[in-house]
Amino acid sequence: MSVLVIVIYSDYKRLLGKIAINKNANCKYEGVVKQLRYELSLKKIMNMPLRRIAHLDMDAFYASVELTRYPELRGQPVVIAGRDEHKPVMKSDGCKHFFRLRDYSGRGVITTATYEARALGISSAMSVMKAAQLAPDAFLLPVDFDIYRHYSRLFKAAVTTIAGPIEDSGIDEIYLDLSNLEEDSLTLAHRIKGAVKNATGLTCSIGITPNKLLSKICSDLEKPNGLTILQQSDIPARIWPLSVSKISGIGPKAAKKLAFLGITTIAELAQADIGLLQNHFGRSYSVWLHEASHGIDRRPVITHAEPKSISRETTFERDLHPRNDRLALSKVFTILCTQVAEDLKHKGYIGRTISIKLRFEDFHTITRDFTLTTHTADPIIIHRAGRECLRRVTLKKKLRLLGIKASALISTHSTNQTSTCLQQELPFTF
Ligand code: TTP
Ligand code: MG
Ligand code: MG
Repeated sequence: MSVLVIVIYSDYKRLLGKIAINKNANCKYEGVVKQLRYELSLKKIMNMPLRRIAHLDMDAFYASVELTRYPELRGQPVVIAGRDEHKPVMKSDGCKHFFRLRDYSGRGVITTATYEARALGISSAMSVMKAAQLAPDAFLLPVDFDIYRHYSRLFKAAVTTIAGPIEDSGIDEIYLDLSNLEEDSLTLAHRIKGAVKNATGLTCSIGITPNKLLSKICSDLEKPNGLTILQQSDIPARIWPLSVSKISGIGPKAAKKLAFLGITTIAELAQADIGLLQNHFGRSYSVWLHEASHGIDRRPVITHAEPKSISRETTFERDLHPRNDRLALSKVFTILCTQVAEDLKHKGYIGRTISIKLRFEDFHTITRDFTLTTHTADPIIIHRAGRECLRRVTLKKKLRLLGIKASALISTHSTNQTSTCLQQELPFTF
């Protein structure tokens, strides 16, 4: 076998063709063929023009924005969670009274925290009550999405003036394709950081590498105010020692499954047998895992992304019983449908698939979809489709969260369907 492999490597394209022609007769070479196809795709990537992609992510974004209006809290552990009741109060002596974590009772979760609070063990998505046990004296500020959206627009506009069109990948992060810019990466990164600081007063972290996957990993490596520039050849030294969970696309479930196979670092994933991965993850995800671990990612930077879905959801202050709290639930359901319809109209989209999301008191979460015959932004039709979804759920346990989503979107700018679909009476498919 080893001789065969050496021969094939010397002229693999020709031999691949031969093996493909004699496919049935050459089943025993199937593994070699797979390996060669992979090598060919690698070669294609090697031959692709080298790109220079940046990922920029703001540091402790919501918390940093809050500190611009409460500079007296700089250097303190500050946590962003909850609603208006914990807004700072102006005292008669002109000083502000800030709430502390120990003042909080409820079941909210932390959106983010300053790096000083993180040093005390606090992290995003942690329950506020748990954080209060860790750091009762940490300051608590409520979430104010309007101001975060404002700062988001500011930093994105500032980057555009230097690097051109951006791919908007979240409220505090963007991708940039710097391939056609002349300046070296270090100079560009410093200019971008300077522009962001000028426009917002905030710091960000940047990763610059040949693709989006690596840049996303790298923007996180030296936070806060970080800058990591990496070439493909740096992967074994810089990327392979990291945990597989650093790869965006390997969630907690996949990481757990990989750990079960003895794979915890990206290096171990890179060395794993694709056959073994395929036995546990299916073909396409295994190929993706393998390529990701070798730092391969062909995705382009998309500067005019269309949204895939528009959704609204709410977590109740207390769990609601499907029968006893029916009135309250149906009120929330109607509000969510109306909000989704308004969001669709506001953003200029109509959707064809309506989904509901239910999270029960035990955190078990389910979704149900309903596809209409035409696209819509009509709250009544969205409501009816949502009810169709609800009918397919056995409602016994109390509910913690309810959500509505419209997907399979098309832009109303590219269609004249809006007016017709608003007049549709019963556009359901059965
Ligand atoms: P992130 O960029 O993940 O976090 P961050 O900017 O707060 O901190 P870092 O320096 O590590 O980048 O998220 C951006 C914002 O999104 C964050 O400020 C608050 C919000 N967010 C949530 O609401 N819930 C979450 O679980 C996370 C992770 C973020
Ligand atoms: Mg961030
Ligand atoms: Mg982010």
